[in-house]
Amino acid sequence: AVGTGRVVWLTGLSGAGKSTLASALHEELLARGVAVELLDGDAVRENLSKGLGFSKADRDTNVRRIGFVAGLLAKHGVTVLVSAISPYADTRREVLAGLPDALEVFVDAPLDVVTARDVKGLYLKAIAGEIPHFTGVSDPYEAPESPDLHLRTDRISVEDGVRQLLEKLGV
Ligand code: GGZ
Repeated sequence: AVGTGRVVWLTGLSGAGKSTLASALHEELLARGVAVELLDGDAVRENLSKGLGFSKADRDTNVRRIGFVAGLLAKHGVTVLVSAISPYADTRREVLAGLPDALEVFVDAPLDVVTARDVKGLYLKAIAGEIPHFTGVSDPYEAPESPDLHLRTDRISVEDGVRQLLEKLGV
């Protein structure tokens, strides 16, 4: 065995910066020779969770699948970076409890900020009622009450976020 890998679970609204931080941290860890894998919401939904929608049941299934795969990888010493809205506190708690030493990271930008950014134009559509069950607009997001790390992405740079993540990881 090569020791247990750490799971870094990034949760937060669409557009809060989860994928940006995860991929920047991924690059940084790769450069340091760390065995690291990225489980990003978008890629997961195109493959592992293809066909799932955005009901609570489907989101929970998605989150549990990600947790399952993350656990398998971590068992073999891989550091796993998860980026998924994972909006339900109870499901996050359950999944994270099954992952030894997992770090819960709240990637946080206020709703008005992510709405103004609207990188993919999804908030405009959601507000217009064109996307039902859109997190933060017409579907809940339950913020972590005591995350291991709380990153306010409207106040800090990507570089600063990565620095804080590396520090939490102890690398
Ligand atoms: C939230 C949605 C929705 C709805 C499509 N609600 O910013 P994005 O575009 O690239 O990331 C979002 C992604 C959410 O997938 P996750 O797997 O992270 O969600 S969960 O953890 O809740 O299962 C967004 C897009 O899909 N998207 N419809 N209704 N985000």
